[in-house]
Amino acid sequence: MWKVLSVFLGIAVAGLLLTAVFVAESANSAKQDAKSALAAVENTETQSAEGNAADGTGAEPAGHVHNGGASADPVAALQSYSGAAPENAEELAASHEPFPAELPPVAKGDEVDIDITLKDVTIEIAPGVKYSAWSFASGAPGPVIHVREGQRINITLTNGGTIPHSIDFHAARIAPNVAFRDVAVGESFTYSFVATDPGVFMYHCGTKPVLAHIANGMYGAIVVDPAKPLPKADREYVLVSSEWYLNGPGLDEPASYNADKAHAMNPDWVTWNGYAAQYVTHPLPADPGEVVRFYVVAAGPSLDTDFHVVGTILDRAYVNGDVTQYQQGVQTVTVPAGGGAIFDVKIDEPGFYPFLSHSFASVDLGQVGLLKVGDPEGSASH
Ligand SMILES: [Cu+2]
Repeated sequence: MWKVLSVFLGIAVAGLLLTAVFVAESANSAKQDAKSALAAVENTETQSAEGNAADGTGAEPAGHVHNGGASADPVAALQSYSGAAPENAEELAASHEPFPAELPPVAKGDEVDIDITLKDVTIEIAPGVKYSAWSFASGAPGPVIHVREGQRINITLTNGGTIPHSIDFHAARIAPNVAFRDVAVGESFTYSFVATDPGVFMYHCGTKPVLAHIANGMYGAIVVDPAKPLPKADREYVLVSSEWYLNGPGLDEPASYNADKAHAMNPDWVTWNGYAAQYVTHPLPADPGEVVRFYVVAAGPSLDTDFHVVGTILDRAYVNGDVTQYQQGVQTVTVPAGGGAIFDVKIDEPGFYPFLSHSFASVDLGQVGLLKVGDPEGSASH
């Protein structure tokens, strides 16, 4: 009996070994296949880049796969640095000067000149977390632009960076191949459009690979007031959401862009106005009973924002920034990557009311702030 059993066991073990060898072989050949596929893509890229340079069109062939600087070992490259913090993180958070969320005054006159300089800067995206950004002189996001319907907007982009950049305004109806063209290092370029469509819009660098340029901090918000004003608001705040994909923790030396994580949509940090949880340590104020208006832009580059204010209900939600109508009494509204929306809340009871993306992974990665209504005791539980 034992003899028979041990023979069977022997066969079973041998079978398992064979299976293991077969699996390993398959994995190996799959790896080889992946490697040759990658090599083929890189080859195609080199060829198409040369082709583009030769014909000067810059157009890419259909079905073109952009690897955008992905690393050779994507699995290792996906290591998360979320939550990295130095010992004095709390002090740093307290002394951090938050990005001004207040909507600036609307520009006067029939024409508005906007000067934008893009450059390489080292910024902080969380307490003690440094990032080598391609961004604006003032960091990311870029300055909030506030105009009104019907104004002519003259955009002058100066490239103070080290590679070509461009600026794409979602508020414009204009030929992108002309207006949103790449501007060489050290050069300036001006174009104009009339702000025909009210709402809140994203602007961003549109130079290829766009994913890398947006992920590196090249985005901002423009608010276009409608000719027929919205109902009066007592406070107006602008919130731009964005993800950060890091190749290191950014504590001892600045981190930079990680293409693998960006392709996997696997950020280390997600922020309101470029810095994790800055309005938790520096809440946005309101008085009880005031109408507070949020202009929200989801810069992405890839994640939506599911806007929600804990402890209240959105009284008016101008979904997608359509100011011709609003939804009433809604709890959470999606702002798509590359989109904007306007939300009004009126809160009577003093307290700390968190505003966040109810896609809670983003909250854990930093996309949360507090609206401080009145002078509440203690702190928020969220
Ligand atoms: Cu750029």
